[in-house]
Amino acid sequence: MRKQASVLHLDLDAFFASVEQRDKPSLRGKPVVVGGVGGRGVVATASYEARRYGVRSAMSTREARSRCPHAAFLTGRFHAYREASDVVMRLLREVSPLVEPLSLDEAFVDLERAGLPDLEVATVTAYAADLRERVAVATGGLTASIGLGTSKFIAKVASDLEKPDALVVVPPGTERDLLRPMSVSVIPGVGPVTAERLRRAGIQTVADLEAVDLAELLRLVGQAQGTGLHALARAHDDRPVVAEREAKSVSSEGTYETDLTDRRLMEGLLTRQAGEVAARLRKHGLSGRTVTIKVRLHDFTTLNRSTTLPEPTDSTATVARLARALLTDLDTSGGVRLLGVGVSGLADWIQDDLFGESSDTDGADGAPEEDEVLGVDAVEAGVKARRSVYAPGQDVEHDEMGRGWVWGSGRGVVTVRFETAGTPPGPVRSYALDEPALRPWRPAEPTENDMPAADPPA
Ligand code: TTP
Ligand code: MG
Ligand code: MG
Repeated sequence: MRKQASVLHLDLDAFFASVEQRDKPSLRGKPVVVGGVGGRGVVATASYEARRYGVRSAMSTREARSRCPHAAFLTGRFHAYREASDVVMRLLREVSPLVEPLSLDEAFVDLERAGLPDLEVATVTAYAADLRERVAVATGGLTASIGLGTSKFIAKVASDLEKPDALVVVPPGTERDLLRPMSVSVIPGVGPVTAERLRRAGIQTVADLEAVDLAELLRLVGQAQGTGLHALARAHDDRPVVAEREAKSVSSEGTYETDLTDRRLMEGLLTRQAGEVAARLRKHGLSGRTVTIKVRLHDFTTLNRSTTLPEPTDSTATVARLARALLTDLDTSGGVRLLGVGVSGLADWIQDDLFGESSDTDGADGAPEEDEVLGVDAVEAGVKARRSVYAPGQDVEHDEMGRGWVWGSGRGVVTVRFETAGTPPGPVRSYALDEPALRPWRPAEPTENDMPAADPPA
């Protein structure tokens, strides 16, 4: 713990949804839900307007639709999130050489290296207020919440305290008073399992936890977690801000002499790799929410599949279970020459999550529509039937009308709203799906291959 509140944590507010509202003026101030729009889709995030109805990240889209039927339900536009993230991270790196991104929308910044005249509360507060404005300007209006504190732990807690659009400084010396009434789940690494274990021992708040001595805590939650919990309950956190340019991910993979065809064997290998990955995560005090498998088929096609947990994990059992589940979706009957498992904390997985499923083409207003015709049209057009050709929220371009986004599609018709970040709310038009003047729009720079492959084996 430092003597001054020189650790800054910044997290963008309702990140994906805010980018959508920025780029779709008609949705500003309205409930917006971003995520998988198909039958089994999951909410990635919701605008604060939608959160008022109880819509939350990781909730099923079905549940979200029933809680807030009038929200706009949009598929993700990863290129736009990546671009906004790059802008923010670049700005932060101008502030300090020590910037540690935790995900696309979140980073620690070490103000000890920001060249400030001093690190008094008034100085860092004014500096952070200015930084918040610079983020909004640079991103075309995205808001961020900033926390300042004497450690990473405290800065992160602070940034979450008054979200959205907030700046919270925890003055040095007040950390423990702040934490005491909070639930133990505020402590990094305390997920539902640990929280439940503690609850059963009568420990619910940080104050309760503080009263437990180290030996007892080790007995309750084990060696690996106990020591850290004991320290964090007292706000003791000396973890440095580490500049990270690459995605923090840990992986293990193997290439095989002869193509594997036996599923049981493959599952066994994935389980072993999951064990290696989880052990390395634990050794370095890391955890991640995204489990990815990499499978190279006999013909050298390489497939990545990932899934995301609501809470970070470093557990062998969890990583192994998810890795095996991901394998079940793949056709490996032709043989497999490489298998790998990776866990990452960064948000790069989201692409797969949102775009990987075959989405239904519900209207953005939430009214589900049949989309039989789309398949037929596409087949007739000689195109491989892709049900998600026009997914709600997706960018499109029309020869005369210019750029817009898909409001909904179904029954052979696609409805588009023509507006962009720089226009007022725009007009709505409907077209036949095979309208030649209308096409999906992509930014000039290809972002398809942005998703980093898993690390090479260590
Ligand atoms: P968060 O920073 O956790 O959430 P948020 O920015 O949407 O909202 P806020 O910070 O204001 O509470 O996550 C950043 C983005 O990561 C989020 O916009 C979408 C994505 N994400 C998922 O795809 N799945 C998830 O379960 C979560 C939590 C986030
Ligand atoms: Mg956020
Ligand atoms: Mg975040």
